[in-house]
Amino acid sequence: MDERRTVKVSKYLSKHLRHQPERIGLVLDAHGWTGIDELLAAAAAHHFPISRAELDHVVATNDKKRFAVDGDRIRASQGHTVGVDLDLPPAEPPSYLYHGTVADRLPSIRAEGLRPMARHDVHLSPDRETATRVGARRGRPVVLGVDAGAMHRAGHEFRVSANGVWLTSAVPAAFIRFPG
Ligand code: HQG
Repeated sequence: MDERRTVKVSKYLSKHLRHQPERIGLVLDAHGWTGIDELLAAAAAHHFPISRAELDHVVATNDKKRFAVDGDRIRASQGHTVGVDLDLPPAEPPSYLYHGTVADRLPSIRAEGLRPMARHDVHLSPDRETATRVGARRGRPVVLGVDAGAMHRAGHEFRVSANGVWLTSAVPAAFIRFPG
């Protein structure tokens, strides 16, 4: 499977497992799972046939392990905009986490902290390199530090997705360390 096809299938899966299942008539359960057979049938019926071997390849090699397979079911591990409850247990975060963004967001982030925007949660990375890549999707990256240990001690809940993204509902500005 060539890299372009892999990326195309990964984007198609993200779109329908995170954002617009109804576009291809797919139904996700309360925790975001759907049957692999249903997914492949829905994709084929909407002019984007994917073979089971291709799906398995994308799940196994995806750069961010975006998809989780459990028996005959699949779901996106995080990043949803549709209403699903990932049912992840609260977890104790490392003392420090990182968030990648861009400079034009900073005035608003200084004023109101980090908010989930269209997603369910604020996404935080365990290392600076990952946060830099996340920020670079939008322009020249700016990496913010988040004092996750102090937030946790103050009662904020954290969860960690199957692919190592730390999730929390909001980060008040007091816990953010801005560069410079
Ligand atoms: C910003 C990708 C103004 C925030 C990535 C970000 C990640 C604010 C944008 C995952 C704000 C939201 C998530 C505030 C936050 N005022 N701007 N108060 N609070 N923002 O895409 O973290 O490829 O929803 O800084 O790699 O960028 O999809 O979140 O710029 O892991 O698997 O609002 O998505 O992964 O953008 O990215 P997003 P994100 P996938």
